[in-house]
Amino acid sequence: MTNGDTTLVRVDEASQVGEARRTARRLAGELGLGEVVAERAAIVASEAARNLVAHGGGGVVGLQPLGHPPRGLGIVALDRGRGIEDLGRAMRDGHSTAGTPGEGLGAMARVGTEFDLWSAPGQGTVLVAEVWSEEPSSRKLASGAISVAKTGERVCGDGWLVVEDAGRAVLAVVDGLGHGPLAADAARAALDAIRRAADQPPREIVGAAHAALRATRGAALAIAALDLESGALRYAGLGNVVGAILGAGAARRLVSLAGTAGHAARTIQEFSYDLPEGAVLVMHSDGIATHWDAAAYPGLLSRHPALLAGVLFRDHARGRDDATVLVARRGA
Ligand SMILES: [Mn+2]
Repeated sequence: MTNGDTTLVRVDEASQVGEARRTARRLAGELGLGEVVAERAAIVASEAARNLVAHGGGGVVGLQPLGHPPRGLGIVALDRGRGIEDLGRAMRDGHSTAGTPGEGLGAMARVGTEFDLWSAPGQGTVLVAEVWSEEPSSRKLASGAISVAKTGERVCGDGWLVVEDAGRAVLAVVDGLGHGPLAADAARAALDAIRRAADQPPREIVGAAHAALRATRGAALAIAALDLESGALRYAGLGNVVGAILGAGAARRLVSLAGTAGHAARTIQEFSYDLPEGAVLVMHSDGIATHWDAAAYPGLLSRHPALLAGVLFRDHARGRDDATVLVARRGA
């Protein structure tokens, strides 16, 4: 784990449930989240995994460090099963573990600090739970991300961050050139530089990252700075990180200029947008294909942002590169 990487555990049969549980426990330990969080994360991960086997036709559990330094673990489960038809009943009855009353989805909701789920007939199910050792003090921004290394790589060459301070949020997605350890080094250098310059306008932040990346392979990156009261959004990008605003009657792609931070930045320019109440900001690396359409997922834009991030990864990851999606919305 370097740049907020998501660890994926494939779960297609009951014998793999334990792997999801052990991985959640191990990551919580490595992140220093404490025994209580580790135990709760293990419960959530194994219930999510059990649900994949029982009702999803198999799928993946994703484990995502939250906060910087990490203070929580996000758990997503993604499947392409037939979907849960009666969510209310599923929550009450412990749908995911038939015959084990009180367990299943209801248990996940009780143990997770945050819990949400989206499902549609024929479109599978995606659920998210967050387990925090210390909840974020501010809830003026809701966000969720998934950041997965190319298959076969141990580290992800993409990275992302969310910094919230004094009514302003800075969001970034970075994509180190290529993949593997050298791409991860570039992504880490970019995130460090972005964090140090996070109180600056996006144009300055991109400039700082460009300067900091000279000794690296370079990276594509995009920075959004959002006024959490007004929704005013300033955006600057270099290279092919995609940015979009969706929902609440707003739908537009955000402008990034050609270039590679660290190597080629002829023009660094900042653009102004508006993120209305209820709209979502989506940013993703080029490991996600660009032809997705949020309208294919009715109701998803108003749910926990990690659900849209997870579904875009599930349905549109190209599979030949690291893939990162960051989704955010004003208000908790
Ligand atoms: Mn890439």
